[in-house]
Amino acid sequence: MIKRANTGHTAGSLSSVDILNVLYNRIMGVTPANFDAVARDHYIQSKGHSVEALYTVLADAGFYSAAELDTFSSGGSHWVGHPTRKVPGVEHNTGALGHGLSVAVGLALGMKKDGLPHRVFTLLGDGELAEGSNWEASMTAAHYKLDNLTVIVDRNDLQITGLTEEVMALEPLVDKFRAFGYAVREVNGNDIPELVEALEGVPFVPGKPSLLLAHTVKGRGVSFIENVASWHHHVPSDEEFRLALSELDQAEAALNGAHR
Ligand SMILES: Cc1ncc(C[n+]2csc(CCOP(=O)(O)OP(=O)(O)O)c2C)c(N)n1
Ligand SMILES: [Mg+2]
Repeated sequence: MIKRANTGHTAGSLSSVDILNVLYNRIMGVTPANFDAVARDHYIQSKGHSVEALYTVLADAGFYSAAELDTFSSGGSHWVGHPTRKVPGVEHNTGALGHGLSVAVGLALGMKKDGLPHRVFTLLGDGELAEGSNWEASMTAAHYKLDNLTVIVDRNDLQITGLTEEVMALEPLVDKFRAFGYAVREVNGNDIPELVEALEGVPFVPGKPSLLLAHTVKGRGVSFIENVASWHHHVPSDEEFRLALSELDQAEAALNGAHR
């Protein structure tokens, strides 16, 4: 998608696609058939720039044909560079960072008030945590005991211009989340079994919102993209594209071999 469109958020989509894969295929009951209902699980992608991961997983979940992905970021297409509700399966327009958690908190509070048992999941970037609105929303989630809310943080240690710890330090992050009233768990956010095990266990503590700190690798799966800040919004050259696909093909073959 990114190569064809000559634009996109390469590294942040690779760090979070495993999380999305697990949410849509193992955890949430969100399908094209129930999407129009309120009484279902909900997902808000606050780090909207990782839209390539979201669009791919939604296509895989049957919300639209994979052929739509070929139109990514081209004139007239709804599949634009940040999530929009014009795309089937997208719950909320995001991309301006720092808004998704507030929306998720409102949804979770509404579900509680309506006596609905469904859950709300949201995905934040670690750099995104520099937005103060996240901390207001967190206080609200704890105050209203929103244990139907799970906040997943894609902790890849990088934001757009460099390391989060250099741009706007977050540590000690677990202590901060606990102080704001979350029940916190940490996982390897690129490990499918670890993600499944943790997310099947929400709420981690009854009466508290859950915070899953998912330690990921930005650019996961492509050696020369991993942990390189400039790949945040970078398009591979023809040679880099060929190399990236060959690395991913090798990883897929190894996985298939392991499952045989
Ligand atoms: C309000 C707002 N400020 C700035 C930006 C520009 N921006 C887009 S992505 C990004 C970095 C986000 O870093 P992080 O949340 O860690 O994302 P990830 O590493 O998962 O890609 C920034 C600053 C934005 N989209 N919205
Ligand atoms: Mg980041």
